[in-house]
Amino acid sequence: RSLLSDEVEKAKGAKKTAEPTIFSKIVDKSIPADIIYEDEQCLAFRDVSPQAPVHFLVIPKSPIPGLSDAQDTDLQLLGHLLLTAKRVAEREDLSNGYRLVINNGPDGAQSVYHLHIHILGGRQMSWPPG
Ligand code: D5M
Repeated sequence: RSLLSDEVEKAKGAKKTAEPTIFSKIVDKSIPADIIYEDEQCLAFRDVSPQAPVHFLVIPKSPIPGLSDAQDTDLQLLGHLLLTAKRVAEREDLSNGYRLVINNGPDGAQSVYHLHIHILGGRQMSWPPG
């Protein structure tokens, strides 16, 4: 039996490709998601596999595969994603704190190659993460 979680195993098998990801389909509304915030630049929706009482993702509408693909021209967008994360966290009543995570690449256990920030809250987080 693997010591790695299913999620990590899935991430290790994930490949960065030019194909649109599941998140692009959420952006263009061709598949449903529990969207809790939307503006011209980004979208926030609940994670299908929540790891905390509150677990949502903030993604840019433009398909940057991962943080390592971000460019200087994405400076404003990246700031906007962080500020959106904190505003939606406020709306989700996470006044006692929360955790932001960006998984990047195979060692980071990234499984969907469309940049996304995880926001987790509603329970005590531990450190270090697995
Ligand atoms: O995490 C990718 C995350 O995306 C993982 O927590 C599951 C979540 N996910 C995957 N498909 C969906 C859909 N269709 N809706 C909502 N959430 C989804 P990573 O950081 O790449 O490991």
